[in-house]
This record gives sequence, C-alpha cells and structure tokens, in this order.
Amino acid sequence: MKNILEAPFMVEMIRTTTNMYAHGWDERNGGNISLLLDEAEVKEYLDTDHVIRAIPAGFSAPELGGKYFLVTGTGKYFKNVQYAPDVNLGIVRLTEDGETAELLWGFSDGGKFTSEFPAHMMSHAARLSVDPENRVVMHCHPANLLAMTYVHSLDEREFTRTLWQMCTECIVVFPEGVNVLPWMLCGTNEIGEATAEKMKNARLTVWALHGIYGAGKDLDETFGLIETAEKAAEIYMKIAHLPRVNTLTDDMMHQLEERFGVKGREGFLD
Ligand code: 2HA
Ligand code: ZN
Repeated sequence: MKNILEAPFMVEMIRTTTNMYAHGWDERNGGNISLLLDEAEVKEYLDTDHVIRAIPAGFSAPELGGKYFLVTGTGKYFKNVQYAPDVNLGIVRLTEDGETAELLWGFSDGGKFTSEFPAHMMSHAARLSVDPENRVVMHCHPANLLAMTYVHSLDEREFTRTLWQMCTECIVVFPEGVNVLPWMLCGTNEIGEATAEKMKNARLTVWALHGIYGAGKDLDETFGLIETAEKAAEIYMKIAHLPRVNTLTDDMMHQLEERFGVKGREGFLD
C-alpha cells in the first residue's frame, strides 16, 4: 500500500484548505469540502474492505451508492488540516442505499464528516446529473460576497449582473451566473435539498447572510470560481457607495461572449 498522505488528492486537499484559511474564507470551523475519489485510486492507498466505523448519513442518496469521498470534519478548523490531516479529514464510502457513510480512513479522534454533509452529497448528485466530470463541492464564508448579501438585492439576475460588471473576466469564468438562496437554517436536509436544486444550472450558489457553495471538476477550478466571484464582490463593496462613472455594459459583455466562446445565462443580458 502506498502512503495516503502522499496521494495527489490528499496533497491537493491539504493545500486547498490551507490556502482557503489564508484567504480568510474559513474562520474557526467555517467551511467544508467534499471531493469525489476514484475507487481504483483509493485502493492504491487503502484496504477498502476495512471499514473503521459506519456513520448514518441522515439522508438517502442512492445515486451516490458505492462512491468514495474525501471530506472535511465537523467542528474542525481548516487552519489545522495541514498539521493533522487524519484528524481533520476523512474518507468515506456511501453504502448502496446511500444512507450510511462507511469510514475507511481519518476522523481519528472519533469525529465525523461536516455538518453540511447533506448539502454536499445532494449537490454532488445534482452536479453529476448535469456534469459527469464534477468532483468537488466547496463551501466557505468569503467576507465580500457575504457583505454583498446584506446590501444588494438577492434576485439572481441582478446579483449576477452586478458581479459580471465588476471584472471583465467574470462572465467568462461563470457565464451561467450565480444562484442565491435566501437565509435558511444551515446543516439541515432542507438547505441541502434547496442547494442541490440550485446547483443544477450553476456551479455557484450564494447562501445569503452565510457564505457560498461552489462546485467543479477539481479543487483548483472550484477554488478559482469562488475566488473570482469574491474578487468581484470585493470591488462592488469598494464602489457601491460611490457614484459609478464607468461600467461594463451589456454590449461589452456580448463582445466577451463572442471572443471567449461562452454564453451568459439566458435572459441575464439585455
Ligand atoms: O461549520 O460553515 O455552514 C461549517 C460551516 C457550516
Ligand atoms: Zn458555513
């Protein structure tokens, strides 16, 4: 068996959580990530017949039966992942009925997966239904996106258009725009179902007054998506109280669509 701490997925997960903490997106135990793993790759590092513990998922996701995920732990701090990956992270396999998570590695202090496990797993199922390449669901609390939800309309078209107007490349990075959920109680199956529904037509879903969910094919892409939206929100928060003298127009955005071969979400541009 190879050393799991040297597995590319583990190294990348440790780097990503460390980087997100450094960005200030994951104070205390804020934020969580789940990464879908290849069974064949996991078998290079773990005896997958050896289940350490069975943890009830608290919901049912049969679409994900038999799938393996590397996930951050509940109550764990992103800043500590690099120093004790086996305490702060875990690898689980969902049983065929999608109702139980079998722990194969990690959570070595007796811990378990993130409190947002329902939102993560339901979002994986939703993303995989529209994009078989999707492997990552990432949640965090970036300050400017959060701030924006206190002072900006939560209408998805308006919220998206404002972000697109803040940096030339936003419409290129997330042409499908962002979805927005009103405040809901976190950690519940209800917010999980609502998030998953939103994830069907966009890789970014803002949780008003809380944070953001991102999805993508790898950790880099997903991090970059949130990073780009957060940068746009930062610019908005710098200028929102000032008279706007110049702006990106819909005509400019149509030029970007053409130049970069993307299409903004239907109806979001005039
Ligand atoms: O505690 O961010 O939404 C982790 C969270 C919950
Ligand atoms: Zn959160």
